[in-house]
Amino acid sequence: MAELLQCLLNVAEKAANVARVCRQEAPLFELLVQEKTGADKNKKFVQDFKTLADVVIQEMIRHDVCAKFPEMSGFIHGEESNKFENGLGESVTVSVCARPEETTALLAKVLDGDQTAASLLAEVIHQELQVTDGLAESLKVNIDPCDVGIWIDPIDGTSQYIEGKEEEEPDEGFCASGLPCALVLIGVYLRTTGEPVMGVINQPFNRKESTGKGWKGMYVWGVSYSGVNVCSLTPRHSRSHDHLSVLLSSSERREVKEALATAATLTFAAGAGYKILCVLQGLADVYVLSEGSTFKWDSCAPHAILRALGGGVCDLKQCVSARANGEVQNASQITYHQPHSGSNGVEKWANRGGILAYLDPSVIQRE
Ligand code: 2IP
Ligand code: CA
Ligand code: CA
Repeated sequence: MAELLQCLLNVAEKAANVARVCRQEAPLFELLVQEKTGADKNKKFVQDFKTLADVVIQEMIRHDVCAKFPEMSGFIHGEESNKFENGLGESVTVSVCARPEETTALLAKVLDGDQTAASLLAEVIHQELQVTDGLAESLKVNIDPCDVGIWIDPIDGTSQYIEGKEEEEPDEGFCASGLPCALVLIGVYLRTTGEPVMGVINQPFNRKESTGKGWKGMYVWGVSYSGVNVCSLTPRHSRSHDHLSVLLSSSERREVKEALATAATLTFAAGAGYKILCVLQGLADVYVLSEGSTFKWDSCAPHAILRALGGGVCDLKQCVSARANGEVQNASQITYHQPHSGSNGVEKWANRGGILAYLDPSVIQRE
């Protein structure tokens, strides 16, 4: 199974390269930032381009994983659809072709004939890349690829990515908004039980290069399967203060903010994945979300990593009712294999009862 992890680390790094290249290469960057000017067709085109970064990343991940693990084909899901309509109203299905020139030609169709932008993207998509990670290489777990599925969020925190505020993370803290909140999320779950068993988070914009021009990224991975719990991060449990620190979305409901403020210190950050990343780094005790506004692809990867460190991600509603009934609160872990019946479209995969993400289980018993 170290091979699947290695494959995900490699493709997540390529995904981060796609995300960075779109901001660093002038012909792509211009497409990303030109907005609200020009004709309607142009606006639509620019909109297309933004979605294209996500679609391209998702299809590249699907392509690379299926090439190594054909058994997983049909079980790699993501936020985006690969059907695309360009500014001319033509429908194009985005996929990664056998050769870079073919991928360039296909992308150029979506990009209204912009060959330069298309070939810059194709170059990154087809790059051979190997992440060197000693701990991942030494990992010994045997998961059959036939037993698992994958959830991809190609870019979580898209609005932060597009806006592109060049915030840097403080040494012992996190950003409320800005490029560091944009993450690539790849989570692996068991097809039978829906448990998240492996997760990779790549943060393409972790810190500025010393030259001040580009960005360097970082990644975190975790595996929690059959008694094996390994994570690339060293756990930083036991925050010594009595006061609970709760991370929230700035758009969280007022009633929830007010209720929590009586017992906890509230902090805010953008990005569902980023908030869970902060929890797993020990930068906040819990992430609470009272609404069903996140989806399986937002939580699968960080949930697997939290599990590897002894934490979890619960359905908030179920957790609250378990508490009211005096039952174990962390029993209601979110699962990833079954759609909600009676819902349509993406809602089938919503984390409907909200989210409670924690690193230290005793913290939620106390809450
Ligand atoms: C979004 C993104 C948002 C988040 C929302 C996610 O995913 O992470 O930032 O809202 O829940 O679905 P908030 O930042 O308020 O927590 P995407 O960027 O992939 O649409
Ligand atoms: Ca998302
Ligand atoms: Ca996304």
